Amino acid sequence: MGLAPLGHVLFKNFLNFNPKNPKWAGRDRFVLSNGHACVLLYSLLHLFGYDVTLDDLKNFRQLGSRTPGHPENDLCGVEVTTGPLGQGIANAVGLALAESQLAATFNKPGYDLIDNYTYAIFGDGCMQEGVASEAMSLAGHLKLGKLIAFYDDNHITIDGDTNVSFTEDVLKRLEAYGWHTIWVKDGNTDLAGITAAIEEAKKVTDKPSVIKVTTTIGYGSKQQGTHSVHGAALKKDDIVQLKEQFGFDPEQNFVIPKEVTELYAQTVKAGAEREVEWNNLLSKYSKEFPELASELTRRLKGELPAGWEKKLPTYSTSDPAIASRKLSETVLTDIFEVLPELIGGSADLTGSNLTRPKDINDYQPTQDPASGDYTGRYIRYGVREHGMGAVMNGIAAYGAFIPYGGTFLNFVSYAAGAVRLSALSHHHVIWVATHDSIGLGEDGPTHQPIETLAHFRAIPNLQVWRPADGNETSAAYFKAITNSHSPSIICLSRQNLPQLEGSSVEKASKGGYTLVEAENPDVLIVSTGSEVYIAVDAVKELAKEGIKAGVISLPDWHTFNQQPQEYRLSVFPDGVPILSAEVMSTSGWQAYSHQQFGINRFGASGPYQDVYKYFEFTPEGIAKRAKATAEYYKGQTVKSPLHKAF
Ligand SMILES: Cc1ncc(C[n+]2csc(CCOP(=O)(O)OP(=O)(O)O)c2C)c(N)n1
Ligand SMILES: *[C@@H]1O[C@H](CO)[C@@H](O)[C@H](O)[C@H]1NC(C)=O
Ligand SMILES: *[C@@H]1O[C@H](CO)[C@@H](O)[C@H](O)[C@H]1NC(C)=O
Ligand SMILES: *[C@@H]1O[C@H](CO)[C@@H](O)[C@H](O)[C@H]1NC(C)=O
Ligand SMILES: CC(=O)N[C@H]1CO[C@H](CO)[C@@H](O)[C@@H]1O
Ligand SMILES: [Mg+2]
Repeated sequence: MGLAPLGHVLFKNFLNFNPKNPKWAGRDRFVLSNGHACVLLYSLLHLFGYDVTLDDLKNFRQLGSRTPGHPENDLCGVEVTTGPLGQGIANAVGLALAESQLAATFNKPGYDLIDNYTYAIFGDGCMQEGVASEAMSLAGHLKLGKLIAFYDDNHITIDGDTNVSFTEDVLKRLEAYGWHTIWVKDGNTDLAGITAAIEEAKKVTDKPSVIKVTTTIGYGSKQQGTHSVHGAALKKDDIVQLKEQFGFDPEQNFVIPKEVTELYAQTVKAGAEREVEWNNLLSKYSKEFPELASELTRRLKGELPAGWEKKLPTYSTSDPAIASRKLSETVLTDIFEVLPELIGGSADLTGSNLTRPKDINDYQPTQDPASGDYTGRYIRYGVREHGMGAVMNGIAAYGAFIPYGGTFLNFVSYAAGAVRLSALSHHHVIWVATHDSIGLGEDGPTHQPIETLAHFRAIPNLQVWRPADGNETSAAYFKAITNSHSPSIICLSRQNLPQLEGSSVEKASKGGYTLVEAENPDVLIVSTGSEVYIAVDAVKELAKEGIKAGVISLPDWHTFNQQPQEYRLSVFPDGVPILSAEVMSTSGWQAYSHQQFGINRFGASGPYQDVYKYFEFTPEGIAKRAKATAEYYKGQTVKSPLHKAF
């Protein structure tokens, strides 16, 4: 209720949109970062003619409704899923970044095709979250002038007055980040002040703008200005006096006066007209710049260019052993030119992560060719993993881009809040996660992932690839790029890995396959990434003792789980005990194996060969455990771990 005046002014007078075509590329973007206030958003969408009905509003937060407790991006008019505080405003930075890059790439004199604003509302909670600071600091550096954010300054969070924990001067902080700041002191009634502030913000083109709007939470309620109105429903008598105060009939519910419908219909009509104008501009542009236009159209539709995958490198066994982070760099360099929608970046680990293809420009605000400009396709995110994740979500949500970002696998955990939302919102985002295990060596336990994969593999709709060689690395990228509804984390080694006989892009693209076949095996070893070649060597050790063993490579559980059960059972057959071998927590491996070999403690600092030896991840160490597994199950009826009652 405190934000209703702002919502009214913004939607009625400023936001460019066509509710009949919510995905129109020329629209302004709007993000409600304080997603708990989604009643406001749902109501605005309804009032402004989106496909959100009165019944949808009546069913707010009910099971199966289209209006869940926090806005999700599968509802028309909701650009990004918000609720976890701080994420939305960081997404807005990504939306504005994407807009500026696409504009710099495609606009021509007289053709400001891509030229729109990103508006966001955030509250005290968002401003307290670190992820918002990371992204807003970056936005200031990048001078994202078409980003206009509103700070709902109501002095209240759930615990009560903000004075218990939050006494900083928010505008001074954002000013220090490089933002243009404005303050509307009476956000409850000063509609003209809000209008003037937005007009002023639009005039400042070289800085993002923040408009602090001082409001009263629950404005008009008997409980206004207190945390009691943050979440709880209003009492009956309060609703009656509230409706009377604002000139409504207290006996009636869910009634929209004709004047309101008529007033907002003007905005809706104007929006539809603007889309027609925009489409005309696009068709004129298509005549003058046919190639650019078809490229833009292709990208906006999210279609990949035909045959791009032919650029994916393949390897033969005679190729040298190469670190998969290096293999990843080769893939990116090979596909970067044919996939202009790829927009890369790293959280200050470019050199280690090898995420920057050769001959590519930085995305930077300056027009200095040495440091890059807005047409650049490589983003220096700084040491801001969580911000990078949330900004990538925003870039993906904008459309026309596939963002990827590099950091050490262990620090993807810093960004878990954003990764989770990627998966929930189906954002097409790729994490290039190098230094993926104890194999990073000397940096030690603080940098060595242990529980990381168990956590990320447990997130629904997330691809977690751990390729074992060059062919598998290409497969990981193939699936990460073609599966546009599931984000991915590609886990890559620092140490060199040999090219494995029998690996292929096609087989690895199934998520798992039989790498080393064995006739009537005594035991199978299932493994991933840098341990697969050690498992292959373990098979040779076992052969010396007359034990027949095979190897399954399982680079991505998520993709494998989507294969038909018949195929999966052919990889994990009945009758053979299976040992898993991976230098991580064994948690989760019970689903694919009878016995697990892993590391259920923190790692160790030292040269990586020594560390592997210490944890017995050697051909002998794996062979010893495979032998024990074979012996333990000898004479027993062994069923595939994939069989389940339901
Ligand atoms: C990351 C995260 N932590 C905690 C919450 C739970 N939560 C929802 S709203 C809220 C208070 C937010 O205060 P503010 O942004 O000022 O919103 P207001 O009460 O003013 O509407 C909290 C802690 C959340 N949604 N996300
Ligand atoms: C945004 O889109 C609308 C509709 O195409 C257009 O009128 C407007 O000029 C665009 N740009 C800006 C900066 O508002
Ligand atoms: C904090 O705000 C509350 C409620 O407005 C007020 O009663 C209290 O005095 C304030 N405390 C401080 C330390 O300012
Ligand atoms: C990699 O894949 C290619 C193409 O499928 C295949 O020809 C090659 O043998 C594979 N390399 C290895 C090392 O198995
Ligand atoms: C840990 C690691 O691989 N560090 C590398 C990071 O990148 C720099 C610059 O390319 C290299 O010198 C480091 O060895
Ligand atoms: Mg608040």
